[in-house]
Amino acid sequence: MMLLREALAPMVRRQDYSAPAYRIRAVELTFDLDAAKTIVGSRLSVERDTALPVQPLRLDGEDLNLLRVLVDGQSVSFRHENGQLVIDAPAAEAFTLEIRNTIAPEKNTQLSGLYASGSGLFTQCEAEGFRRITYFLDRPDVMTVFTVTLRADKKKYPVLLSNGNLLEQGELANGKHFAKWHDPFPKPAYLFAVVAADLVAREQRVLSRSGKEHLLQVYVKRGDLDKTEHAMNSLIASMVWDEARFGLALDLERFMIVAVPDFNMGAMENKGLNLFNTKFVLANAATATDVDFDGIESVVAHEYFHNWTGNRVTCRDWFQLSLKEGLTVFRDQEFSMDMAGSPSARGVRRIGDVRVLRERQFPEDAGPMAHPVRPDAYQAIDNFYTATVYEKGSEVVRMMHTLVGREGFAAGMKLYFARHDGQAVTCDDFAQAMADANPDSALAANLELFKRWYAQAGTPRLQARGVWDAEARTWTLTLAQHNPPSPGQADKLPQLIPVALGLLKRDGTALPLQLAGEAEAGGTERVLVMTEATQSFTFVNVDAEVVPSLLRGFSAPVVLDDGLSDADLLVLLAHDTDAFNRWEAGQRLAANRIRAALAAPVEAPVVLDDAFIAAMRALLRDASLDAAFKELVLTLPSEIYLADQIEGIDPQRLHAVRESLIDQLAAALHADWAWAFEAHQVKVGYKPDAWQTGQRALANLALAMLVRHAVATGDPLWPGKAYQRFKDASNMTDRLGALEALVNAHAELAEPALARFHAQFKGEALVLDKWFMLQARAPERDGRVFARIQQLLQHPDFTLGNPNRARALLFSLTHFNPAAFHRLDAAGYAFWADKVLALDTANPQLASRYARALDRWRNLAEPYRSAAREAIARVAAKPDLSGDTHEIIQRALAD
Ligand code: B3K
Ligand code: ZN
Repeated sequence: MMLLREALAPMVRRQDYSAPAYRIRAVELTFDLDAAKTIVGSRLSVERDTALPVQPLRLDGEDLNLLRVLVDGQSVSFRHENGQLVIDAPAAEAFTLEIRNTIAPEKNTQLSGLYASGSGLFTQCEAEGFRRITYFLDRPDVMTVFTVTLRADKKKYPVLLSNGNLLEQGELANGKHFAKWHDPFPKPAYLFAVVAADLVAREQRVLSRSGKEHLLQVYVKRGDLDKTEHAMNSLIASMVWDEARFGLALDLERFMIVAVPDFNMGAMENKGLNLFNTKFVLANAATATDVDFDGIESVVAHEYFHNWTGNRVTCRDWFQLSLKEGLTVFRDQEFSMDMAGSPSARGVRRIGDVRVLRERQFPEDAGPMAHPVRPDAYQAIDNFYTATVYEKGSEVVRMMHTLVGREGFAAGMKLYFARHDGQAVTCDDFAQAMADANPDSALAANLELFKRWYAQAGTPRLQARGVWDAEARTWTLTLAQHNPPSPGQADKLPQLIPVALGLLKRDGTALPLQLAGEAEAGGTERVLVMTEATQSFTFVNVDAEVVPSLLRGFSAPVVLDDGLSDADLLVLLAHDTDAFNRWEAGQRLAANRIRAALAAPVEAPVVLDDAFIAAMRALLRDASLDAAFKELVLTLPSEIYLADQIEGIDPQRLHAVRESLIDQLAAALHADWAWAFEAHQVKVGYKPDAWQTGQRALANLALAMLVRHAVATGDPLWPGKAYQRFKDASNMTDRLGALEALVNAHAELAEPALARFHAQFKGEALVLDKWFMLQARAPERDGRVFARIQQLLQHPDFTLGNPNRARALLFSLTHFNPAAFHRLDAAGYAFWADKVLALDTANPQLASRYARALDRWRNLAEPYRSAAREAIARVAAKPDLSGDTHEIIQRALAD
């Protein structure tokens, strides 16, 4: 059985890369579109690479019904081999290959290739979906000029879109019509897209700096136009930003965004025709929260930025995925920071990005799916669209930015495009361009060393200890790094770690920094470049003990052990000028208390100390700080992050301890929360900007704390206020915040509120997702949340077929609610196994993502660990598992 599966999904290895033996210079595609049966005609201009030995032409194809193959108009013999169509080498060096096949979009539940969603037809081709449309050289280093003719019923599919420019359109017989599109830019097949649907568009004409006019369109289903303004504004802002910061202008006359209700991920950067999950397009104040608005801004920007980093310069092979993804995440993070404006708002964004990295990527790096930013091998490439490739990849680019500076980085980007525009390249090419544009930088001096970030998996541990020598007036910092083993990588070499730091005196003032050997002090912040396993740095003219603020702005994706005491952390929490480290000090103080409670006997009461409470109160009341920052500091580290940091975790115990600390913060700061709630009401019209978002976030946190405490004391005031606010709210952020406060704490009022919310928004799919999600993510108490999820599975609005809905209920439990999921009776694991199997038959990509909820099963305490293993083994025993899910499950069980 094993052998059979391995044969179905053989391992693809980076070192086996070879250049394509054939190129496809141009393709003319015709689609006779129909949900049941679409006929695809393809006319390929093929050239053989005469520098390579003559070999058969092997075309990728999957789930296709082949009708005809002609070479230069003549029929030829062909065969099927390993899922490919093989044609023995035609004599000519250049020839025309004609293929005709049919596909069945309405049966395509994988949502890869051409599929039906709502009443429309849409494509998703990255990474290997084009081969599910027609036979092709479906690899990113084959770049082709596409001309596409679409024919379809005009009533059903009035809008017909593909990449590039519209050449012509018109009527056909039998109520049909056609549209012909041409994309002048050669592109890999993964960037191809088609849309046939009944849609309407918000349109805007804009000028780029050079004076060129562009047409921007956001297509949505009828009735959704009032939810497209933010997406359009985000698109325009992205265009302006990319020209201003990197000199990169839009290269197309027309740029289209289309919202699709059933979508496996967030969005897709097809050339000139971005397809989006509706979740990342549709928003107005009544239906979307501040978090949704924010997500739209960054996803619109991300896909738009791909037009240069991904489309103009693409990946040579899929191992290089981070070339476009890490870089484009970095670009969208920088964009969002620049949009946020003030230094404090930038800090808030950085904290948010690091939270995502540490909650998703760190566990990945510590588990069975650990892989380098540039992986070495895969079975299913879709499994490698990971937090490591995206988020850690972005951190790698950010470290380059730190090493060469803002201007140097812009110069590196310029050189990268000068060298590689129109090419399919590797991560090495990018790093080389950065280094070559900055020959005097630490990056250029240590390029090979730096590139270990691409090659070594795992999160390095950085130990830091400072010693003050009163007599010599020096302070010496000794750094030591160690990267623990990960699957397939036992011994690791030292990595280049940029350590941004400042030194604080105990009164909180910053010390001017002067390293031994320097003539004078220069500034109060530095970046030390660590290149060895251990290394020391000596600062001179240090007259007192200092508190180091290390790894400012989270200057490297490592786990820091700086040995600071609680007293030191309190200094940083009160005074650090680096927003990230100030927040981090608070998180560590909280984590220290949680760790101590976990180490104490179960029956010992968990008591939060006055020093911590006083520090939190001072921060909450500090008039000089932004509300958004306060909300982050006053939120305890998540169970997911903590579980990753602690060996042999008991999720129930962790949950109980953390909840008890929140109860105490709610009680001890009661008057402060009441003040915070009243003082952070937004009294002007709704705008999802940084300031308003912060006000609402803090007010919602305060309300949650007040309701929680009221339930403990039996006071009806705040629950009543929350219900009122839920009913009267003028925007979704406030409404959902109040609903969440009730659902999380107040069993009685939660029911009428949930019923009312459902009735009010039953026609809004994205809002219903929130309704499911809120219930599935509520803090578990006595198994009530788990029981509720079981009930919701039977709800008429629930379906496994829509990825957003499946994520709202299933992923909320298994990926985001550890205490509801990890049950002593193992019912959560049984639930997980059932759903992995149910999802896998219809949508393997979604199933394999879902399956990853148990990646870290080895880090669980007993009896969770054995029970989880049993559930994984049950899934593994299923004989016809998809290649995607099979890879995840095998890795989870591998020793
Ligand atoms: N490039 C796409 C992701 C495609 C995922 C394929 N399984 C979206 C993005 O990163 O922008
Ligand atoms: Zn991307």
